[in-house]
Amino acid sequence: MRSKGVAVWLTGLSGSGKTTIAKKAETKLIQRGQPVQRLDGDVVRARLTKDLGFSQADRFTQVERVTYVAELLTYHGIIVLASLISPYRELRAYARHHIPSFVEVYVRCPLEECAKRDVKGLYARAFQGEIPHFTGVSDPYEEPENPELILDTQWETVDESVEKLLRYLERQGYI
Ligand code: GGZ
Repeated sequence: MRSKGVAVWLTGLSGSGKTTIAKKAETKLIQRGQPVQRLDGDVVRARLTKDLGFSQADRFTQVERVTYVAELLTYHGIIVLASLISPYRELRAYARHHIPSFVEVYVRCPLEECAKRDVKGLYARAFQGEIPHFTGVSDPYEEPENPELILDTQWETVDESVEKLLRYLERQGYI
């Protein structure tokens, strides 16, 4: 059965695994014939929201714009995998309010572990004070209080996290 459209909103620290999980979930959903579109914070910033930085106001604008795109796509029956840090509860509440089918997924990983992974070397620079407003280091990350799903990437493999996500979407009748 074709999806009726849903936004899967992956929130979590930089390096927590949001993009990796979204990419793998995308592959699996495509294999199952589902229409899917990823909206990755980093990519959106490179293409659609070049004008934005990381102040609270800019992060809000980032989420506002991605919410709008996700709203349009889900309306047309597409499964949106939005991977954005979206560090404030208010931001996620905004997205939830505007997108009729919304699933908040907390990609949970302790800061120490994300900093250890430091795939892009950003944490090292942030701890040196070279990146202002860096989430978890010099800027807040407000943990979700009631996410639909938590993926503990410190302990789960990518495959396990993706399976959990797909099973959730199945159970809820989204796929
Ligand atoms: C957080 C930053 C920052 C600062 C650059 N704070 O892990 P990444 O590298 O590849 O993805 C992160 C991305 C964050 O963009 P989002 O659009 O997801 O953020 S938000 O939802 O808060 O608007 C990170 C990189 O940009 N990056 N500077 N100061 N992440």
